[in-house]
Amino acid sequence: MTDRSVTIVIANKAYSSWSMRGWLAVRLADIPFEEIVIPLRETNTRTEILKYSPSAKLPALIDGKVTVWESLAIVEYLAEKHPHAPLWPKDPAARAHARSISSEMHGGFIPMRRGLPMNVRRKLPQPDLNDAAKGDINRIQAIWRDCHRRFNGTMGTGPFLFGGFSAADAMFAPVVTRFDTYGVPLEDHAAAYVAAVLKQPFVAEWIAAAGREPWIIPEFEPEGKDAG
Ligand SMILES: N[C@@H](CCC(=O)N[C@@H](CS)C(=O)NCC(=O)O)C(=O)O
Repeated sequence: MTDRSVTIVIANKAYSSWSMRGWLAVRLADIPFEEIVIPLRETNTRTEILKYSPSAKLPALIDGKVTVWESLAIVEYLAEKHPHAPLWPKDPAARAHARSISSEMHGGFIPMRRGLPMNVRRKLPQPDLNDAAKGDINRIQAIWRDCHRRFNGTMGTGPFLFGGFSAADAMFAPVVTRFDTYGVPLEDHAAAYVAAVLKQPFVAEWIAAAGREPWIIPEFEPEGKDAG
């Protein structure tokens, strides 16, 4: 373990779900870190991101000569380097499950993601969703229900997927904020989980910082009345 700071390069906290996942992983690793925010949709955005991330996408983690991009790769890098950090469950079965649901999140739920764009600063009416997006919402609630039933307490006590807040919760945190933004009707267990994640201190810190950002990207600000 080194105490040299790593740098997490992220996009707007208001809009960038992948950045939120990577940033939460660094907070969970409990290491000194610096943060660089590159706002999306500006004339120099791509050039600025390419200074840090070869994919031209964020987040990227810079640790000395090592660059890691892709949110899930950042989680794995941090978990390897800081094995005592509460990123993955220690129990192999619970860890395999946590990785499976995190990969499912990383690679999927595109209809839900398209239908409910992330905007942690707003409360908005729920747009009409297609069947695929509704199916995603049902599948996500099934994942959460199954996890709470089978793995509750495998990472200590708490209301999160494995008890204590973990990388799996970080991967789903931007889904939680979307469900909150659009007031998506949820099963009781899922509504309780959403409330717990929104109160989690790292998540609350991210949302509060998003509120202080100066940038507004009209493309990510759906028309329609603010629901308050
Ligand atoms: N699969 C990537 C997705 C990264 C991604 O799509 N990031 C978006 C922001 S949320 C981005 O950097 N977009 C660049 C742009 O729009 O110019 C990950 O897991 O990190």
